[in-house]
Amino acid sequence: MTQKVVITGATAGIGLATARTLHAAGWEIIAIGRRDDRLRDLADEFGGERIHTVAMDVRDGQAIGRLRAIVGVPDAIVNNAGGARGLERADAAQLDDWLWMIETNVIGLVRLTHLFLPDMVARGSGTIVNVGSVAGEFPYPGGNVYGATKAFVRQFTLNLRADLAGTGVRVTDVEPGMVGGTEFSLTRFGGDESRAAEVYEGMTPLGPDDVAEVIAFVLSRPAHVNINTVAFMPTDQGFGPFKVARH
Ligand code: 8X3
Repeated sequence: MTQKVVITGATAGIGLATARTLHAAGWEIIAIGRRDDRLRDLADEFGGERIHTVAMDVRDGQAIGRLRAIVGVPDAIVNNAGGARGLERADAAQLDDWLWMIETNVIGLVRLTHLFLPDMVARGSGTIVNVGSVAGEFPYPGGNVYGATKAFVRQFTLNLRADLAGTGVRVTDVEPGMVGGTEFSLTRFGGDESRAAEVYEGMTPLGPDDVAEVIAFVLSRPAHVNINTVAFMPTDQGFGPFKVARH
């Protein structure tokens, strides 16, 4: 039987690449995104086959609540919608940016998971893939609330594992480093294209397909295998030294 996957943030970047990869692997895609025109493009691209689109923002709790009636019980969820806003030092950051990241990266993901989890457990199968980040494990200047939301995603994933062991429901935190070819840096810098481009200058970032392939790998493991976390980075990315304030 065709397996059904809900993908949030499916209109661009990692979400879009994941929709394409999983569709090619035979999955039915429930694509969720804010931009209806892009969702329609995606449905056209798939010839209307094994695709259902829902235009909504994951920050909209009521819209999320309606998904259960639309989707039924999915075989997998890819909680991908999210992003970073701002790279300022904490004392210069915009509160609205912080709240947007918490509402999207944390609350949206929690709501969607909470919505489908009881039915998945009752059925005794299902896989939840959360898109975290290496920023959830390693701090960096300006990462403040963004990194904290991804730390939440990691620990929430692991705590779900603790609760769900034995239910047949699997949970994974996929944690990429720098991913180019997405709107991540554009969003972080409020649409400033040149600043966004500078982030990947002179290095080779991961691409959305690199992440989509990892997600597809996680989902294609046999039912008795749960991959807990997958952290990966571009070969050109590494770890910085500790910051020392000298006076
Ligand atoms: C983003 C990863 O390394 O650009 O989630 O902060 S990094």
